[in-house]
Amino acid sequence: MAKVGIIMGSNSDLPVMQDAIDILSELGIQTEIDIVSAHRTPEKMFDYGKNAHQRGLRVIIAGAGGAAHLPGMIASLSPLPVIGVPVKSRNSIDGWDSVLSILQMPGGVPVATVALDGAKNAGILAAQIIGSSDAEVLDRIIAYKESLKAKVIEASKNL
Ligand code: RP5
Repeated sequence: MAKVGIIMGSNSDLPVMQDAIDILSELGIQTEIDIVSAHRTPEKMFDYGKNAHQRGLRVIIAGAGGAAHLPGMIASLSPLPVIGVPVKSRNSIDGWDSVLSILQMPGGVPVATVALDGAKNAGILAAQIIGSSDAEVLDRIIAYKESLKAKVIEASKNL
C-alpha cells in the first residue's frame, strides 16, 4: 500500500506536523514519521532523500521552520513529490523566513508549499496525490469533501 513519508527538522515541529499525521490517519493512509534535520543530520537527510521512493513511499511531507532547508533539499534528492510545511518555530522571525525558504525554489526543483503551519492541508494534498491513481482513496477524499460541505450547511442552519 502507498505510504506518505512525514519528516520534520526537529521534535519541536511535531505539534504542527501532527495535523498531517491525524488527517492521513482519518483518510486511512499509512504514514512513516521521522525527524530529519538538514543542518544537524545532513547525512541522514541525504540518505532519506535518495532512498524514500524505494520503500513504498509515494509522497513526502517535509516541515521545517526558520532557515527551513529540509523540504527543498529533499526535493533536490528525491524523485517523489514533496509538500513543504513552513513552521512558525521559535527561531523563526515571524514565519516569513520559513515560508520563503520553502516557497522560493529554483526552476526544476518544485516544492508544493502550503500555508504557515498548514500541515493539515499538506496531509490532504498528499492523500489527493495518492487518490489520483487509487480509486478507494479517491472515494474517501470525495466523502471528506462532502463532510466539509455538510458542516457548513449545518452551521448555517444553526445561526
Ligand atoms: C528548524 O529549526 C526545525 O525545523 C525547527 O522548526 C527549528 C527549531 O528547531 P529546534 O531548535 O527547536 O530543534 O531546523
